[in-house]
Amino acid sequence: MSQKNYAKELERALENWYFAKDNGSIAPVFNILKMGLEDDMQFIIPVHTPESAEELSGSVQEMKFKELESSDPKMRGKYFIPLFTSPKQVDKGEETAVVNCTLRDIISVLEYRPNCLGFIVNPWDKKIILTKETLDMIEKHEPKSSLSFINGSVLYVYADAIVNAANESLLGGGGIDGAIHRAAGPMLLEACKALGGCPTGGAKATGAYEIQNADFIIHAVGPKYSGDEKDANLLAACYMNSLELAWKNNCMSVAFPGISTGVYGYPLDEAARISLAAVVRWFELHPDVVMNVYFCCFREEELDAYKKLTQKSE
Ligand code: AR6
Repeated sequence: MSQKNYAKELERALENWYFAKDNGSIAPVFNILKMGLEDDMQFIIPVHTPESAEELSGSVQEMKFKELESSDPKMRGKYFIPLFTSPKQVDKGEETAVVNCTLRDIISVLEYRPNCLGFIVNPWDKKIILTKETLDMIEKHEPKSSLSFINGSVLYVYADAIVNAANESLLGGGGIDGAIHRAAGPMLLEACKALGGCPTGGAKATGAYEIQNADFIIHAVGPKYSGDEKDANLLAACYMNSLELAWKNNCMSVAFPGISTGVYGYPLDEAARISLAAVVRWFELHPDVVMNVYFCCFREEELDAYKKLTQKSE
């Protein structure tokens, strides 16, 4: 049996794709769909949809797919089949009877439905349209670890693990640490007390408690910036240790804040360079692992620091 919950993973990747707006990368979505395709990923599909193309076009209109009604006469009678990642996604629209189906079986429907243009995943929410062309691209896609940038708080990113910029006590503090503890509730502090602290450069994991968009919180302790050359090693170690811990906990996605760049005063450009190099190094050391990593830039300047490193100068 598959250990990965691809449907949940896909929902998370889609949330982040929308959240990241122009900075969003489609790589995490493609990684999950391709891995899911090869590992019996399940979708929820309305019962009548695969049975009757005619009924479907009717139900599509009933379901108010305004964007699917094309004025182009060539497109008349063409339709998309809605797919859902979870019962919660189904319930966001009109009531409909549904069944579970593997992605591979769903795709095979296209062979004998020439008017079907493809699928719309989660039509009532953060949707993605999978045309035949997109599905061909996914078939050819080779999953590998990915890096994406999000201009926003790590607290609102959807990931199996979100990383906290903690201190050695692991008992909470200001900045993102305080925000995570407030959002996760008092059980998090109880769990942290049991960890017995953590040295600088290290990381320890707990559950996410009341934070719904993650399963784990990885508490990483960054260095207080001193200008000493050991700062860089400690900061890199935070990222590498967090990824290692996420991987050992079977995570496929991890969201990082800019560790040490707030209260601990690490200069943004240096921290961006060190964190990027550390994550890329971890990817190189684990060529067979697929990890979708999100750098969450709470401040615009944090994103600018990464952009300087990742975009060509004009
Ligand atoms: N929401 C989202 N992101 C935030 C928030 C917030 N409320 N506040 C800061 N960030 P910092 P550090 C981002 O200062 O430098 C704590 O007291 C910020 O933009 O939280 O590692 C701990 O207990 C930056 O990207 O952590 C430690 O004692 C990132 O979070 C100490 O601060 C880290 O900034 C750790 O300092």
